[in-house]
Amino acid sequence: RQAKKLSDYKAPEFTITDVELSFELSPEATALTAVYQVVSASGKAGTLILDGQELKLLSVSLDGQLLNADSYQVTAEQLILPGMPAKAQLELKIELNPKANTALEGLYLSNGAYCTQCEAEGFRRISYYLDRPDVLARFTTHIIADDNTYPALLSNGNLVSSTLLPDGRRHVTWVDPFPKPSYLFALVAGDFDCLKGSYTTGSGREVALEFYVDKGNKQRAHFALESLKRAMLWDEQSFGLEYDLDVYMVVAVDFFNMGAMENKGLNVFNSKYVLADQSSATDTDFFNIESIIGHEYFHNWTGNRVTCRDWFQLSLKEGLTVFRDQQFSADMGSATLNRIDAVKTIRTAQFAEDAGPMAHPIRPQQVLEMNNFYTVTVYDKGAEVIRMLHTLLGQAGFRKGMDLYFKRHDGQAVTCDDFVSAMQDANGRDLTLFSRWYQQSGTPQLKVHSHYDAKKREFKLLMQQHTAGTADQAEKLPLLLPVRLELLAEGKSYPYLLEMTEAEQEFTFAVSQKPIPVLLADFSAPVKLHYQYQMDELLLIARDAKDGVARWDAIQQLWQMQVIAAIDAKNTGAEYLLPGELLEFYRQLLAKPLEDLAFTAELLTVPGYDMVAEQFDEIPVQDLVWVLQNFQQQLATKLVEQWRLCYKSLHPAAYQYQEQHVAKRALRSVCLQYLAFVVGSDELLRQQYQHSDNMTDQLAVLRSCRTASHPLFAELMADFEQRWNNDVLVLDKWFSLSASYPQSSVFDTLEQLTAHPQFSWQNPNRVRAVFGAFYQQNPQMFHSADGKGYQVLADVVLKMDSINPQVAARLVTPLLSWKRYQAQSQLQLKSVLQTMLAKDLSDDLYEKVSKSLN
Ligand code: HT7
Ligand code: ZN
Repeated sequence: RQAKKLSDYKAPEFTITDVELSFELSPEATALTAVYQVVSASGKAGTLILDGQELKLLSVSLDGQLLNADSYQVTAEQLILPGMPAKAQLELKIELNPKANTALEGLYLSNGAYCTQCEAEGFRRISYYLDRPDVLARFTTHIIADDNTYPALLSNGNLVSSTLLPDGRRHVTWVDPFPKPSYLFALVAGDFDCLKGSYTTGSGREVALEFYVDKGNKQRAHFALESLKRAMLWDEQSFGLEYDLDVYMVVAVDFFNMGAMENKGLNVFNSKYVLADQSSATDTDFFNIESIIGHEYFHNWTGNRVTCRDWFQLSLKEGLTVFRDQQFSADMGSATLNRIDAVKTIRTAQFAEDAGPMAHPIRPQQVLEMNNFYTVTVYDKGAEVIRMLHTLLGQAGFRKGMDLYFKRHDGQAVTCDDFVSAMQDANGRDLTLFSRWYQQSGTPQLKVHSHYDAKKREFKLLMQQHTAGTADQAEKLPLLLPVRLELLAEGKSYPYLLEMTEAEQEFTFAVSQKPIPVLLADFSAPVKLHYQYQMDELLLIARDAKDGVARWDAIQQLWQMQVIAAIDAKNTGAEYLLPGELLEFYRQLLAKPLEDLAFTAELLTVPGYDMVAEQFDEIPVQDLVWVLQNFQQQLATKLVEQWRLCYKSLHPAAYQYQEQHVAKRALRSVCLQYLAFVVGSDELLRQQYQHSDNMTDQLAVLRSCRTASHPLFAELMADFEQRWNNDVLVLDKWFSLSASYPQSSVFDTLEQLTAHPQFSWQNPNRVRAVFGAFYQQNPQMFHSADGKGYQVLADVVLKMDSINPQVAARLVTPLLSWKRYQAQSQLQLKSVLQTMLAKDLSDDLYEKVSKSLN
């Protein structure tokens, strides 16, 4: 199998300027006629090689002449046309079978509706094409389908005609005036409910907004529609960017490989990121909807108007668009809490990716299957890299860079270097060293030592950065690290922004007394910080630092220290009691919560398994699970009255998705979680489950019962299943809760879940709800000593590989990092991976499994 390399990039020899597609839809035999205007870049005739996969090619015509089958060649992945003139019209006739398409790439059916997914290389499953992002063409799309069964016939751009044919079919034509790569093509046909709205842009253009959802779900689309309006306004106000077509459509489908897709003018969304109301969706669901609606909308400029030259540049659009959606969410709610969430993602999933066999820079250098590189590194570390530019250049400098980027590159397919150059040129600043972030994988370790010279009244920080070799890259160089710092002294906070450019650097500060350094405030660079804090210093930072992220981080570090101490005690058979200072901090916080209740809730939460696991090279899974459970138990019993009082003080109001309400529910849920660990809380749990008017509070009860293995769990879960049996989106929550129950009975449960009438192996949402939750939220059983958890997941991965390789390759991730676990787990995991590798795997799965065994 041949991986592609960034260094092999060559501009295309031919391009396609105009595309006309005509689809006559039929579930098992859709007829497609594709007409391309093909132009050679050099002005010379040559061989045209088009990409194609699993296509039934019926005919090929060149400038109106039908070609003989011996004048072209068809291979498993290409259509090769020798002697292609410098300028010609190529016509292909193709037959497609959407019903048989379970990979959900190309043209497929979702609950009877036609739907497409073309990013990254899915268009080649619709037609032979130059399926690469640097070929930009104007698309015209004709769709012909039965008018009764498929009243909505949608594609990119503007609708220019709609005609009812004598045979009862309708013929519609869409024209997209913006040249685009094939990955942004979309077609949808179905019978939906449509929620309509409109938006007037800053320059006064009227845009129709249309949300297409499954019948009966229109009421659940209002929040997404309002989110879209907020995103449109935000992009105008923050970046001066307006929408450019007459209509913006969003279609919600249940069968979908990822979250959503930014096809030009016609976004396709996983229904779980569109549909929400208070009784079926949680506060987190509402939050995600707003953020993903924003993300896809922001792609219209960062991705669509300016796109990627090749797929190695994916972070050009994804890192930047995640950064933009994070800024949007921060402006819509709490900047601190949003930042904390982003930091958690980096510290858990991204650092783990760096430490595993799939480590890669935000601009990968080598790829076998592109779908494997839609990663937390490309997306979230990519966003951190953009954020560092924002930090270094400041808000105004960053905006200048963005303006220049659009001025230079609107309508083009460009590289990450082009983006950095725009930032550099707009600000007159050399960013050569900064560019290393695009080339280098791995997590930099930042070691800091301090010294205070009382005589000279000088405080010195000695900083050392080092990045260890990763699976993909042995040698590393120093990076440009923006290090935000606060010095806490004399009851004040003095802010600094340091720029570290060398492997080792010393910084000196004039201060009249020994300060406490708050290092890496706002998590100003995606690194692991090592500094010997004392417990009292961390508690002081948690109380006095200006930066909320640093305050939260101080508590995280305190917990990390407790984890190490408790595991040491456990290994010597001693009992470990949480220190009085920490309990006192919690007692005071509970007695007098901060004004920001959501932030208070974050501070009161013991870090999750993933967070604490990251500090170990070899993760002691069962010890960690035990210790974290023990900490919650200790906090619950020692502060039981405080949890009760705090819980009672937070009277529930009628549900609103509004910042203060969300915060109050978050704090209430934290109290409830602890209370579930103590006897005598049944009534309170039952009460909240039965009388709350919203899904957030109901789910909080179920989660609390699950985490504390509370006897009420089974009874309430049975009720929940019965209540929501006909609503698959809500039932997914039940699937996940069932699969994350931390007892050995879960293995029987998993079997029962896959036999559930609402479960389907063809639907990624169901599969992820069960098995994603199993490995992400049930470390105790996933890593059970007999290796059963690994075997279960491996079987599922293999089964899925023949149905949907993209989903299979995502599910395999937790099996790959076998080197991070203890000896017995290593053996079990390795054997499971070796067995897998001996099978006939998709490229998606092969790339990951083979790398893990290297
Ligand atoms: N740009 C999209 C990435 C994507 C995708 C989406 C849905 C299904 C399959 C997909 N492959 C790649 C989503 C985004 O980042 O906005
Ligand atoms: Zn994106």
